[in-house]
Amino acid sequence: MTLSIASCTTEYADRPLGLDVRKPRLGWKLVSGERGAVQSAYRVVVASSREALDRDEGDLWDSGIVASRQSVNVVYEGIALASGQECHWKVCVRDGKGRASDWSEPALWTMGLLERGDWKAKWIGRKKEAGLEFQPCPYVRKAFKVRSGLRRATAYATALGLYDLRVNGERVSPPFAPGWTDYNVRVQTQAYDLTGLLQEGGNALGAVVGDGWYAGTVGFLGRHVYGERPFFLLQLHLEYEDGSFERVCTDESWRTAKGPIVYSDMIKGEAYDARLEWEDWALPGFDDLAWETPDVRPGYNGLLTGTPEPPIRVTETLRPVSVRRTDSGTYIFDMGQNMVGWTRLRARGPRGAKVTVSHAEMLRPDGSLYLDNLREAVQQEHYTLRGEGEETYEPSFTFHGFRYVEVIGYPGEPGPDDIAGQVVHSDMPVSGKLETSNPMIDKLYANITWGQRGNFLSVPTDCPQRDERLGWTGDAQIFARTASYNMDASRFFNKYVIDMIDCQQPSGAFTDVAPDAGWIRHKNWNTRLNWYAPDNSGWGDAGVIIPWTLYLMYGDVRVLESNYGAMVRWVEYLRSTTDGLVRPGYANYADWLSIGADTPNEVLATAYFAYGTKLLASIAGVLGKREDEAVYGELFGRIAEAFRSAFVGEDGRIFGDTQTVYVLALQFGLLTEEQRAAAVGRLVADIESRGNRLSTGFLGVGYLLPSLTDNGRLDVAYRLLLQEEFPSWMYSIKHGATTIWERWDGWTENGGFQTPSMNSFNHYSLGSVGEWMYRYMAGIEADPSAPGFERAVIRPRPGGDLKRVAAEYETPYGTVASAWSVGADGSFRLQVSVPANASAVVHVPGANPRLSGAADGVEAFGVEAGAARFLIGSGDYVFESAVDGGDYGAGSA
Ligand code: RAM
Repeated sequence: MTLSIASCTTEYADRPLGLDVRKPRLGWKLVSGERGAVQSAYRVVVASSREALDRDEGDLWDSGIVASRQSVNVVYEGIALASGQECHWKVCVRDGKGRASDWSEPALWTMGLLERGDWKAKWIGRKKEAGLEFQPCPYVRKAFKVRSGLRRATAYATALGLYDLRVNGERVSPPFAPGWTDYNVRVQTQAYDLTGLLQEGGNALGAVVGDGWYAGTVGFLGRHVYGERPFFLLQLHLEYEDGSFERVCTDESWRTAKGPIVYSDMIKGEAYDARLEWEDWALPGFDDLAWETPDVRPGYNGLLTGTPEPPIRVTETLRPVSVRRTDSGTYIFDMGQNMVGWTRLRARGPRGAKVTVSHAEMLRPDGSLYLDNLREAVQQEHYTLRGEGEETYEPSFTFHGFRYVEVIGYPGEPGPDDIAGQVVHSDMPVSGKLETSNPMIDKLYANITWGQRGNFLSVPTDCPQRDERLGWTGDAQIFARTASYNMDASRFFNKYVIDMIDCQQPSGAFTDVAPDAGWIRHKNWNTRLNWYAPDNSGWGDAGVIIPWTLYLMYGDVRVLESNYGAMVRWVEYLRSTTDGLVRPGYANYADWLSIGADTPNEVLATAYFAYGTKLLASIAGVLGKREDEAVYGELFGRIAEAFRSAFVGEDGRIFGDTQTVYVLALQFGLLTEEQRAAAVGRLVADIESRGNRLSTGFLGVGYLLPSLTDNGRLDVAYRLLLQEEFPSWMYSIKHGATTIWERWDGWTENGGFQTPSMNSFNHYSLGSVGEWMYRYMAGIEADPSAPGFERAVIRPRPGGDLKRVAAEYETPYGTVASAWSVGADGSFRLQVSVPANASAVVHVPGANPRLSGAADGVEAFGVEAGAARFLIGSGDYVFESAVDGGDYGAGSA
């Protein structure tokens, strides 16, 4: 036996509950002690019970022995699955020599409620209290009995709003469930296995319900965007050993009351009066006689779906690094990191004492909190003490972006243990690791990942602090690849693509933000600025670019299939609004927040039109739609031609003459060979004329270093990366940044803070350089013809002042690693690891490239474009060469 099975996933998740995907995709990771290990066959068994599975009885599906190398995205082909179905599964495989592995550990998924008619529960809420601007959060509860012989208990829950579900007092739901979707179209439902939490006899279910995105403030779009007040829906299924079945459903028999949460709003913070707490309200013995009958909502027209996205969780708790008492007697804590989430407060004091916790990302020169960039957001909690000894408090339905916490009105003197920063985001497993010999680069990488942690909260948002926090599509597309290297974003982006489709316009236009929150119709935005929001170049294109990224990184063909029609509509929309294939404008944000360079809208719009069309042709190819592939391939050719005749001069200058026009034309393949050379020359000349500095905004920045590297100017790419003068990535780091800023000039020595009306210090877009670090610097690249890293490309680009780079990436097959170092004598050493059932093409730079040690696992060796190329199977390898002369990076295209 050479292969063993390390882990199993269903729809990219470990033991997901409540799926509504009728044919889920299964995957497993293999490990082997031998090089070149492959799977030659698999057998999957899916059973309706654990007992059947243990007997190898696939009553739902037994694939039989399938001769196949496929171990990722294997589609379930068993009998049709019913609502609530338990699916226990396992897999065993054979290696290349036919030797069988052991069975995997048992894995599991369950189905959610698949039909509308399965939902018997009613939406419950609490009537509005007159005269209050913000409503207190409703508490709802229900006591019920469980008979003996309970076999399985599953709760299905959701809210138009947010909910915090308790079972016999214990919290079971993650923060901010059910997540943000366009509630006019759909709401996600969650499933919980409560079997172990219920007891024979009396039990209780309880929930606190929050306004959330549904009824609370959404960005600067105001309150009540989807509805006026929140409602909760729950259905508990009790299955007994004797085959009997009972349901507990939200309805008029539940009880409701207001409690200690005086208000809680995503953007406006929370007030909590601990004197109003109901003790043991979520336990069975609680007397709820004084509580009210809930208000029942007539129904909901949207879809009730499963939850493709990963849960939001507290993933880390930070302790303050310092505290300072201010002249006014308040305390300002420094968490040492610009983070997103909330503060956990501990206090002891008299009943009725009020403590306010206020949050900010930066300090003013006088040391006070810099609140100006919050716009209408209020990043504050007001806590009123119960006065019965030590109390701890965390808010329920709000979050903030902050590094500094000011504690006002604290009884006594707060110590470092009285404040904790709860880091909250969509909990995507960390998949990337990157370390170099340069601490500044390591810091940049850390800041990029903090930017992702700070802004991936159900939706990829643009900022966590001010009154915005919207799912900007342009930001998401430029960062999608970086995000997927850092963390397993498969589920997160699969869900976001649904958000984009939900607000695709009848015309085919994809919008600037998703989910839609009335954005397109928002008067302050569109009337005032006279911008009609859909279809901005580089924004709407996310509808094609993100599915393509999911295909590259995870081998996800299904997302291409299910979004194909929408992508065609987008490209056809672009075509129909285009004059002779040159797009006249449609790029209102231009190269957003570029610095000292204005890229003309029509150049951007035409370049992105070409790129989207080119990707669509590739996608059609993947899906075997040969005719479309030819049609869109040909259309791409014509757009590129139109681009050249409209914008490229005889001397090779591109209209606008900014770094971004050259970068996009090069990366999107819009130029002739001759023009390419001229474009690289102009690009480098512009960078050099600025003292080796960049001028790119959101759209140009992601492709800047890749285009230089692909065109033989790795040296310039490293110069830009390592530049410390303004504007540059390192400039912010030199000045203490712990996250990526929205603007290159968010703060400068000469100008201080940029305009407070738009100045986020936690914004991932300019961090899209993370993609270059993985793909080029460390050289871990995906191959579109063997996506999901079935066959990786390892092509490191040593350069700059770097002596060492070590990166790992957790692919669907397992860990791919690339670590290189350069010795003082110019010797180059590259260590590569490839997971079982995958392979890699390794490009070794430098002179005299060779494999160190035994050659087993090496399937082929060749020389291509001057670089040595090894095709290797799984395992660990070391390659060596000599890179003296310092030109090892040049000509690496
Ligand atoms: C601001 C933010 C956001 C960007 C839009 C165009 O609201 O910077 O990230 O996408 O502008």
